[in-house]
Amino acid sequence: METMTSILTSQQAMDLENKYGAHNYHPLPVVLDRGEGVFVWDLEGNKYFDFLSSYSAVNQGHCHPKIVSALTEQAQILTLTSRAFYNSVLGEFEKYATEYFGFDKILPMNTGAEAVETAIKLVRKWGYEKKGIAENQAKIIFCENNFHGRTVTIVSVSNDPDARNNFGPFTPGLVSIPYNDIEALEKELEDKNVCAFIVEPIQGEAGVFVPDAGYLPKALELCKAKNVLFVADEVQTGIARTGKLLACDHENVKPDVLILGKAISGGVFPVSAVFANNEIMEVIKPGEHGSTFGGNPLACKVAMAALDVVKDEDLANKAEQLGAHLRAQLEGLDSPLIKLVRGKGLLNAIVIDDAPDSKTAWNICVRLKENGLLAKPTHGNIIRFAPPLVITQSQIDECVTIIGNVLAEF
Ligand code: IF1
Repeated sequence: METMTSILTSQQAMDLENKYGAHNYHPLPVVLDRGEGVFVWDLEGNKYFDFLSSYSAVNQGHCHPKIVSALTEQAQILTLTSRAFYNSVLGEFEKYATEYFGFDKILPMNTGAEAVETAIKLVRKWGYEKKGIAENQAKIIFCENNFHGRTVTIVSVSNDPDARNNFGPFTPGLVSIPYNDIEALEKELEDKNVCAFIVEPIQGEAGVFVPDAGYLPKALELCKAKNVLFVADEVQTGIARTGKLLACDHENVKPDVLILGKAISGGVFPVSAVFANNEIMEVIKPGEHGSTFGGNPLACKVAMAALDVVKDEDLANKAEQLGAHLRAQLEGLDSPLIKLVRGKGLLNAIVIDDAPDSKTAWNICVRLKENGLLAKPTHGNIIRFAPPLVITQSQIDECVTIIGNVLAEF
């Protein structure tokens, strides 16, 4: 596939972003111009393994032909109608997706944060109209070190100063408890005004924290006993990333409300969704929630193709097997710099043995880039390794060699 003759050098591209774009990111100094499968290329034609997968949005690999052709085909037929009218694709997608994930209903949105906001509105309304919580008294429990998006409401319950500073005043009725702490949840659930517990089955941004076995099933049990909705935010852990279709599947936890985004579209188009059964979803009435692009025909076609690929290419089992291999290989490096290797499926991270505020992780990622592998530190000294699920075992071995060589330099 020939790329356009580029009129830009990487430096020119970075200068343009710096001059004309808001500085709401601090990217690694690399300018990506093309992607295919597990690889991306920069403007100078340098090739990289993508070990971030756009934060688990391109689980199916960059520019998967089946997903791209679903996009290009529908784009020439009908892209957007708004929900003022029905369209010929949405109902088909709603049937396909609800059967695929095992729920009665889906509420389609666009970004993960919008889906989380949708879930917050849904569980609050359910709390008032089904659980009988007094008006404006509904409370939702979250976990410390969470990441659910960047809206004012969602950051109201973040404990990351960068996410919160000077964005107040904050949304009330949201509390957080320590992650992976059943006693803390049990205590908070004593409050009759709690309508829901919203949790990431694995905390991605916090540094790929996998909770103890039994935590999620116990949390679900405690919520059920207190008539509190258990909401799984699988925007990052869903769509086969952790070795099962959903991270909740590892322990057969069936959430009352499921939040998906990112790889539900294979990173080809913004698609997110909230799933729930009828007795919950029915509290939302016409005109009470929505969005211009939510459920548009283009998004629906792309999402169905992206979900087909997950099944056709058995990506969950691949992630399970290759993730175990990757962790074993990383541990096998015996690098004094690697304090810990952790993860599930192909959502993994290494903890660098250095102070959390050290630049070591960043410097390692810069050297990885110079050696053909793209990864980015998450908080402090943790480096996330999350390649597209279409990677092969020999490619993983090649990447571990790159990682080992770079770590040996530090
Ligand atoms: C960025 C982090 C990951 C998410 C979970 C909801 C959302 C996300 C569990 C919101 C989004 C993205 C946001 C993206 C980087 C990435 C991220 F580093 F920000 F925290 F993955 F860990 N729930 N995560 O992980 O979905 O609105 O972004 O579609 O902000 O740069 P979104």
